[in-house]
Amino acid sequence: MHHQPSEAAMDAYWMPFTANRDFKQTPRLIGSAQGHHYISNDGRKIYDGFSGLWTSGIGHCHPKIVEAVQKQVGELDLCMGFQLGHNKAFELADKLTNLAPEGFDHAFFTNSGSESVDTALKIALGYHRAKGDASRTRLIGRQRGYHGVNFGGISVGGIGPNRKMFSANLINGVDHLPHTHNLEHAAFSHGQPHWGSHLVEELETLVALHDASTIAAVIVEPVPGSTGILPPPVGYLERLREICTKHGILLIFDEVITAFGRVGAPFAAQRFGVTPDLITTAKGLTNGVIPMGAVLATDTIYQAFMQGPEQSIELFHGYTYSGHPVAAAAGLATLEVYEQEGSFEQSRELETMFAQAIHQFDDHPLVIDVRNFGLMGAIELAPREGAPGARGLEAHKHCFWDEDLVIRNGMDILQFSPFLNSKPEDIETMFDAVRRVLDSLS
Ligand code: PXG
Ligand code: PLP
Repeated sequence: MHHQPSEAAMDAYWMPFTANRDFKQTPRLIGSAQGHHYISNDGRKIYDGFSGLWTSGIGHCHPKIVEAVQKQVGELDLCMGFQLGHNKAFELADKLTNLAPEGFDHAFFTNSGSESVDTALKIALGYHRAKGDASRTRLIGRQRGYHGVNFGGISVGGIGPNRKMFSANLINGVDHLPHTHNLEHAAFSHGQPHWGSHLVEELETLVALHDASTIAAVIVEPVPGSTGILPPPVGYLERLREICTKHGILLIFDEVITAFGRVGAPFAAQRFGVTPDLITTAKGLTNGVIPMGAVLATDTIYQAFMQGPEQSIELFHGYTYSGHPVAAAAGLATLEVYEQEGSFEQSRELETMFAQAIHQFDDHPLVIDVRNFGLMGAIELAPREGAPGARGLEAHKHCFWDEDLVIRNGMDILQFSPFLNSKPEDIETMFDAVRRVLDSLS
């Protein structure tokens, strides 16, 4: 049992993406975690239906990762990362690029998904410039896209509430493709919807409007996650690749959620058989144990920068903690466990069972859509008249207090991110709990 923080402490912490005042009245606090469970401060064992925050696919406090971190922190805590290096960052880059699709030979380390996104956007702009294509400066994102919270990321991102407070200061020259969510034509799709691939043609319209020679890159999540899991329509990503290639536009896959087994392969690019030019990652890179992200680049992109005098810095970009020794040790241990335990294969095997389990809600009276791909799933509730988001938050709270279960809600969309190594019976038990909660909601 852990005591509750003092009132002053409660007040001092400005919580991220949280309704601070509401939370602090009845705080939901976690004291420890092990495997598939959290232990709350009031001593309850709580099943984690969200794998951390899409982060911890092989469970909390995995002994091999814990051991690697403990060892590293006593051996080399930090090494200046600019003009100095340490082995593990190189080794991790090597392991990571071996896991990545063919042609991705280089990794740039960051500390989060948001930093990976802004790094990738800068690499895309720098690439064109290095090739003498300095007029390619426009960026294209997609409505409902989530690319983190830094200025580049919210500029290409397509989530209104994340943008409106900063609207006057977003970066210039950004357009958005339409999102592919459609309740009329594609509700209750199993996996990829068959409707919607035509929406990608909007990219041709933007090219006609601005001319390809002004466009640097398109960034999309292969399966948009934060916005409530929107699997790509059949054929959409293939066509997106085709249009980008035709016009010399770089394609960036933001795989902060979809990489490392979430969709039954190391990367969604491999699962869909569509190869972008840059890939952003974070979260599962260290199983969430230490903050770390990475941008993966093809050799073509990397080589474009490797010009000029050899003693000059090729990319004026980097974070104090890029390639941090403890994070790199966590990353190496994580990739090793993925391989030893066959985590990506485990995930692929679970997905049929998960799809069946989540689609039991298709005929629930409060439910207007159920979506799934890999081990990503969403149940969209009808918003309560005059109170959008209320039902979703109530469901989250009831799960936590009454069912000892953590799920995530984005407004009225309940989201599920089961562990890659879940036991099928735990997924069933989780959805039994969700059903009791939904049945109790008005
Ligand atoms: N890109 C994508 C596709 C993401 O999902 C980020 C970038 C930013 O990563 P960082 O590490 O800066 O948070 C993310 C993060 C949710 C949820 O409820 C998802 C994320 C973050 C917080 C909540 O689905 N994804
Ligand atoms: N602000 C100041 C004053 C700094 O000196 C630094 C880094 O040296 C930063 C911001 C950036 O911090 P980081 O490299 O951790 O992103």
